[in-house]
Amino acid sequence: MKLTKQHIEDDNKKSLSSQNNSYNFLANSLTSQGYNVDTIISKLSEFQVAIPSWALGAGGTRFGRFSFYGEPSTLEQKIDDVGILHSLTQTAGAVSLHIPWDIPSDYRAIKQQADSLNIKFDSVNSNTFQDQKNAEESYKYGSLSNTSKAVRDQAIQHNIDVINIGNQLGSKSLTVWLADGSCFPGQNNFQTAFQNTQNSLQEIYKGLPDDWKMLIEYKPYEPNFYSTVIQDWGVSLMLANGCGDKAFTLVDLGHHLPNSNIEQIVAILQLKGKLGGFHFNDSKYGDDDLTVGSIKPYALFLIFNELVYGMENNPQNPDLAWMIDASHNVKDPLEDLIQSLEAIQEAYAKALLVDQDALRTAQLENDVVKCQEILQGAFRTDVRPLLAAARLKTGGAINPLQSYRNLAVREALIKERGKNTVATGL
Ligand SMILES: [Mn+2]
Repeated sequence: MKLTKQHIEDDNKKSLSSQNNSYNFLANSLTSQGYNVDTIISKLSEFQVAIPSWALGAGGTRFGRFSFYGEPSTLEQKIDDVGILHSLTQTAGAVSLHIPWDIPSDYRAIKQQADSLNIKFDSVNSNTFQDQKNAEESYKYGSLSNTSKAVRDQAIQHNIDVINIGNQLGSKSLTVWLADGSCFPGQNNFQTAFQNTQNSLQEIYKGLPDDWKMLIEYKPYEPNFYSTVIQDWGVSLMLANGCGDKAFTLVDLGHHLPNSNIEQIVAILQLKGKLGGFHFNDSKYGDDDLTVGSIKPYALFLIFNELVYGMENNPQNPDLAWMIDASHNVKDPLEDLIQSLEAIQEAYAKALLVDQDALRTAQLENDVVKCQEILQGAFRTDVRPLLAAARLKTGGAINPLQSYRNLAVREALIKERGKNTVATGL
């Protein structure tokens, strides 16, 4: 299943005049307020988010998994699905692989396939939170932090293998997320677990090519429920600093305790030049892996406001690895990802509308009301015609979700792959 530009262009005809009307109204209004609309659209076009291979199938919960018809079961099919997303949205121009599930059998062929769909290989993800078949050592009691040197060595070697796989595909970063921790008080010596993790990460870091980054992700709890070795951004930052200049903290929106001020975390990490990546999702209670922007769109906007500020004011911070990290239990995974991509672009566009100079002045004058008005004025603007204009510029869909349905993409995938396929690497 490959969507051609012609398919999308034909479908766009149905809503082109309505889009033009909405766009002209918004563009005129923004231009009269002093915004450069072309600059905003260019920035939206440039903003690309990686799709992780595990988000293309139904995720399931610990209570069960209901597979979705026509799921991709091979790496080639996963890349095809990202190609479909990118054709429609023009904003999913990267895939993030999960090893060991996504090891290519033919690197050249996979690279060619991705090239033909205009998809890059973003950060590669290692996995030391499950035991693989025929593995000599078990990660039941941790991986990089394990009390056993043999287990730590196996986990270190796995991460180095992942770097080598990613290197052959053009990836430039390794993302490490550890499930290591303890379920009961007394189970772990906190200091030993931290020190083992630091030493293990330093070993992996030695295997990092010069132009690569190591992204260290944190999470407060789950699958361990008493303590997690890398539980917050402070520990992640300490570990990154302990490795060197190529190691950074990665913030996953869902990996915080309720009501954490995530926008403040990203702001300070950017100031210190240590924010390496960001994972998008949404949640009500914990690490719920819900569609981006489905629960707390204003929080997402506030985070983007800081990210935009950082991108403009913190040259000491590198370009970020952006990725959606979500799971799908009840929705068509591709429809869910289209909704997430739209929510990300929407929050980004609104953040680009924040008048930073006016905000700074209001802050200096301690005009609290004005500060709030500036942020909420940007948030309340309906920017969707700008997003559609950015997509149209490069051949995407005016309304990606509607086109996905009009073009019967899922039906075509089921016909091609069969009903009861199961995606791997979840
Ligand atoms: Mn994540």
